[in-house]
Amino acid sequence: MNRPNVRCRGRAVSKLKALLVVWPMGTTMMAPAFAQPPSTAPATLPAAARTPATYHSYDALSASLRELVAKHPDVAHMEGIGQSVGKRRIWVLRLGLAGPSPLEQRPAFLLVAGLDGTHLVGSELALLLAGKLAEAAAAQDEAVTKLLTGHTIYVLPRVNPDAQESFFGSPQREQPWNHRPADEDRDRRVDEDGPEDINGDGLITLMRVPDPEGEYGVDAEQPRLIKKADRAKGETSLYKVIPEGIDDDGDGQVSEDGAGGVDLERNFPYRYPALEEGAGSHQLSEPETRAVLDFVLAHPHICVALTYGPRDNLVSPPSRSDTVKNDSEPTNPLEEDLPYFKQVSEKYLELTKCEKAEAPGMDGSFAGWAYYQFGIPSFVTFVWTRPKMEEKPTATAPADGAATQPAEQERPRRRLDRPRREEPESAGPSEARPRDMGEMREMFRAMRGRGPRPEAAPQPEKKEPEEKPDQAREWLRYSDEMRDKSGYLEWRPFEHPTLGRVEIGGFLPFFRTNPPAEELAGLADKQFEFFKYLAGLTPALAWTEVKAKKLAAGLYEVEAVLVNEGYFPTALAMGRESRQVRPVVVSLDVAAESIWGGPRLETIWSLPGKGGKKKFRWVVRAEVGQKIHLRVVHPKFGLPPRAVELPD
Ligand SMILES: [Ca+2]
Ligand SMILES: [Ca+2]
Ligand SMILES: [Ca+2]
Ligand SMILES: [Ca+2]
Repeated sequence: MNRPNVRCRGRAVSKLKALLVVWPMGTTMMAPAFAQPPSTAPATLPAAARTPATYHSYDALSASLRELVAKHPDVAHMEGIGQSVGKRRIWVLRLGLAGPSPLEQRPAFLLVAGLDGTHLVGSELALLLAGKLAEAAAAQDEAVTKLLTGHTIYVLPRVNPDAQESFFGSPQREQPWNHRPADEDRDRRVDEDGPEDINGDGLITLMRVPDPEGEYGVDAEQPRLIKKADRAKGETSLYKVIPEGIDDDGDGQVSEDGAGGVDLERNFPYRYPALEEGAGSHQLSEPETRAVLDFVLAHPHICVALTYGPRDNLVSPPSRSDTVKNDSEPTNPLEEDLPYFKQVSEKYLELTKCEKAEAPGMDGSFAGWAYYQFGIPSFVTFVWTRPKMEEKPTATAPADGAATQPAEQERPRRRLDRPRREEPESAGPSEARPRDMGEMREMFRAMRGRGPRPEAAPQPEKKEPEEKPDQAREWLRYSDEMRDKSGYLEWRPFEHPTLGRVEIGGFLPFFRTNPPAEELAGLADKQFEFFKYLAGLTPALAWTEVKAKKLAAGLYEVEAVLVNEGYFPTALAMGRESRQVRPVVVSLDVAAESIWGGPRLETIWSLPGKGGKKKFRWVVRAEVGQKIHLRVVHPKFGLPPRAVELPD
């Protein structure tokens, strides 16, 4: 851990603590005072204290992209592909060097980031990687020059700019959705009662309200945390937990319908979760998702996609296969495609040292659409997770004054019961699992007054819910031990105008999704290696052994071998199944009646990667000295015509 930014966040927390001293235990606030914090304390934390300098606001991101393009005009080009609900342009960056074929006709690689409003780390890495590519090309790095002369790279750094802007605003509020007004509580009024920063600390966190009918109690092992009470186990409920705020519309509920929106990662057509919260009114209902899909369909040469977002198929590749029957929507890849996911995952783990993890469902996601419906290899990674911390025989020490002893035997017992998953000790530095993201999303739902959402897609190798280590405790430990206690706001009393005595606290917005800014560069280094590797895996066709022989006067034999020098086949099984990936069409550009032997037009539905070959032989009638050409037509990796010299 580098210290500077930790100190920065530490300062932020110190200010937070200073602020909280203003409302000590037992202080009674006047009813309207929550909206106007006392003048003795700043209304909000200074943005600079909370916002690491290298996270980019939308304006800063746009400026950085423009700067990149201006500095590297021969490599980078940017344009808008559409507008967000909040009228921000959604940028795409195209990277490529002049090469044998035009940029629009080469195998293209697509990186999509920032679909999720909380996942700023993905956006930042996308920007960093684009910069690294351009710099490496300018420095004439051999591998990058080869990559950029043979491929086109598209980078969509921030598809959900409206939601991500909340990271830079005040109060800081974490939400994955876009800014589409939506009526969450179905009272026919839209966005009428959002959360408010009633304690004036510049953050929207949670309130716990004493209520024996509530769902939450205190975590017995870590009393600083709340935990859903399990009444069947005799645990007592103490609190109702709701987002920080007041009842703006006087309907008796607090913060039940805030601004936005639609979860863009649930708005794509693959296994679209219709009628579910955050899925939108229909598939592709949002300008952001529509813009992405229109862009991909307008660029049929895209043949591999990578998404940075809170899902995963790289750390834990799919291990089961499905077959597609009667237009059913599969939840797993086809058998034939499984090895590609597995091998790419192995490389990802080798380069990034991430730990094995479970994979959540892909319903409604871009990554799901790209593989299952667009038929191309599609990968998704959450990029950053909590670093692995040393196992402790006991849980984190309780807060000051809280003397509860942890239940020591609980965690070891679970781990003995754990079925065949690799133990954390065996792997790299990160420990959190994508499922954390699921829990976080449930917290967002809770912040909008909703219960847990059922997971629509079956999870591979579903485990007992009790088996995982308690993620909240692990995140708290991470905050305490590695982030200078900057990630968690201890519960403090607050006199609420309508609810009476409540407490405000919980994890800080964005803490569990994004690393400190000084970790971004190191993450970008690791991801850059994988990015170059993956972008170089596209199918790559080439002619070899092209030769012509004179059989008789005006009659020639032409032979040639078409080889796929890339890693992926020209079409995955799912590409053929979805009918989105066209066959490779091979022909000889002479009049059909001149071909006496061999195919006039040959279609190859899939040529395997890693040297997969197809040999052609024609017998043609031709004039002496006539030039004929071999043609390969394909929207993703067609070739320029290859001349065949006919011998005298
Ligand atoms: Ca409403
Ligand atoms: Ca709303
Ligand atoms: Ca607050
Ligand atoms: Ca209300």
